[in-house]
Amino acid sequence: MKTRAAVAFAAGQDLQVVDVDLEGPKAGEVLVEIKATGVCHTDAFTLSGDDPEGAFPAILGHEGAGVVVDVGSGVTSVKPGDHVIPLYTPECRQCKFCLHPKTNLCQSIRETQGQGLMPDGSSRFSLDGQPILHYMGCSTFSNYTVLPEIAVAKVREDAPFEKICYIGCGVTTGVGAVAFDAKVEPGANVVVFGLGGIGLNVIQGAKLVGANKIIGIDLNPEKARLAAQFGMTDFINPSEVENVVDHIIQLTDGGADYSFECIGNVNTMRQALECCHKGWGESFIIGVAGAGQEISTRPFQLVTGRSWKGTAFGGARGRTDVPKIVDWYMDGKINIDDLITHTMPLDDINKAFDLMHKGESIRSVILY
Ligand code: NAD
Ligand code: DAO
Ligand code: ZN
Repeated sequence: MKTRAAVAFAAGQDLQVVDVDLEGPKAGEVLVEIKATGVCHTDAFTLSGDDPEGAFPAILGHEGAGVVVDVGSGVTSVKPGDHVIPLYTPECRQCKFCLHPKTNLCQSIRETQGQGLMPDGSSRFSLDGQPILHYMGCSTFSNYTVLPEIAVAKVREDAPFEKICYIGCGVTTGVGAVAFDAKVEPGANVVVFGLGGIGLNVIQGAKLVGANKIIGIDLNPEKARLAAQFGMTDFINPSEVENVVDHIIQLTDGGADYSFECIGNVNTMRQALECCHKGWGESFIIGVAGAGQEISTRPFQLVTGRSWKGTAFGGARGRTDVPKIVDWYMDGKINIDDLITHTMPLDDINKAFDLMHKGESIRSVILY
């Protein structure tokens, strides 16, 4: 079939919206009509050329929601008509990782997914007979896409696609980091570096679990208003204080119980670790730093009881946890609507990247 898609032909270039060819689902795969997709910082990161795994030409996008249209042989967990959210972190429920209680990083299709290919080593997308790569196993910047069955979460049908697409990455990454990975306790002091599409979701996760102080840090003072609406109790603009780490330690009577780095900057990663409370503070890296970057601290920071950790997709096991997060949204426990600042058709997708780079959007959503 033909499908309309925004193709990244090369790093650093605008996406081009064209009709591409899409092969139907093979065994264990599903064809999904994407109804809405968010445009995430990670898509921009890959498009910039800084992503070591970035390969072109590819159809980017990994934060979608849609409807199953067709299934390949052997597919049993979803059927045509089911509403689904694509998962860049799949859940096969059989591999060593899925069977381990401490991780959500299913590895069953990791190798081919990282190469922009389906599990059989080929691509379903092509243009003029030349293959176009998949991206993060999702390629939601295409109106129709093919995904492995283990990479879709079936969700309730009354949930609006244009809102729940954000659960495909940003919401789950932020809220899940607090709830599933850090397991923040009520009354804890939480510090969040970066108040963008991820950091604001960490803030609402911290509020949801009953954190005490929720301190937000951003160079852009415009971000403070929305962050306060989502539960931030204190704001620090690093350009207005002498030493961010000392300032946090003072505000929290000794340091953060939990900190989250949601920028992707190795300097703020160090600050996030060093602002943690001696003896027990835990710092979680969420931001993805550019190729070749390294983190550093004095080892004595760890010897004296601080822990440095990381989290991907909020620690969520997609097929199990994503439907629950959709319920949290539908039950009014989390707010997605106010984070979706812009919507636009696929033809205008490059505007979504411009808004992100100017710091004017939290989330832009493409409506098909
Ligand atoms: P964003 O651009 O929306 O937000 C980043 C925020 O950081 C902005 O508000 C910006 O003003 C602020 N900022 C930039 N430099 C700063 C500095 N030096 N000090 C203080 N504030 C600063 O980005 P996002 O969509 O929220 O994504 C954040 C990071 O999370 C990215 O690196 C992204 O790739 C990563 N990410 C990780 C996962 C995961 O599973 N680990 C998932 C999705 C995204
Ligand atoms: O299993 O080795 C692996 C890779 C897992 C990918 C997790 C990606 C998390 C960070 C990338 C940003 C997501 C939008
Ligand atoms: Zn697995």
